[in-house]
Amino acid sequence: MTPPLLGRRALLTGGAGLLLAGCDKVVQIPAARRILFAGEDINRGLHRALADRAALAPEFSPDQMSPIFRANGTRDPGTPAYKALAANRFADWRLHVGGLVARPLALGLADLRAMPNRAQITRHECVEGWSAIGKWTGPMLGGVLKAAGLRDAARYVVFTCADLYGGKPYYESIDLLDAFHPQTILAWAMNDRPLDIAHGAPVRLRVERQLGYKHAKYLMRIDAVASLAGFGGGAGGTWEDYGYDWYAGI
Ligand SMILES: Nc1nc2c(c(=O)[nH]1)N[C@H]1C(S)=C(S)[C@@H](COP(=O)(O)O)O[C@H]1N2
Ligand SMILES: [Mo]
Repeated sequence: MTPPLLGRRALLTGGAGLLLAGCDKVVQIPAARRILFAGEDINRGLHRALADRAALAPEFSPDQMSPIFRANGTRDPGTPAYKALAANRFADWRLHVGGLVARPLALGLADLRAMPNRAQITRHECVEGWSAIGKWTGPMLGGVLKAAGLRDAARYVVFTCADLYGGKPYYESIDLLDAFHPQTILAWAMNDRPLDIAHGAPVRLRVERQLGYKHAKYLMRIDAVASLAGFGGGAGGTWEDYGYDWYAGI
């Protein structure tokens, strides 16, 4: 005689089996499969991608800061225009914010300091195989862009620098997800001191989820754009034009 419990389980299994068999038939039809699962996959994939892009880079404590933070790439733009700005301790420097914005801005150091600022101790990672932990202070790029009022067509933010590579300014670009990331700041201080020339005075970008070459030093202009086609070689940055990845996530 079959014990009652086993009987019930057999019944349940049989029922589930029937349900699955019915479902399997639908799943075997490619078009139905697409309709049943496509939306779910897209939402899950997109959600995962967006959550990943929004995640914060690790932050460190003051005792973890590197005793030496090397300077890389340009250590002094050295142009007559930059020398003149440096000689006056950047009092005449203005960061021009333009392109697809409602209100173009020309911000001095005092303007940037007067905005809500953020300080963060992060690890800088260069593709050339070194890293260093330093402290950076400055207003969030998102706040600056909000002040300028991004137009709907804006998709990217392009940074133009004071130093020249092959006669053209070093440039970089990021998308709006990174532009409005809370750790993306316009740093005017490094390790609690005004940014020095070697590290990008008077202001450099910190975009903490990406590799070192994205962190444009010696900022002169920020432009909101719909496409990267009109800048430099069109790949979105000085190193990208030589073949480096445009999205250099870490
Ligand atoms: N304007 C400008 N920004 C730049 C560079 C440069 O040569 N010019 N070099 C990049 C690279 S490859 C790195 S690793 C970092 C180095 O920043 P650091 O000099 O503060 O170490 O700046 C990045 N930003
Ligand atoms: Mo780098």
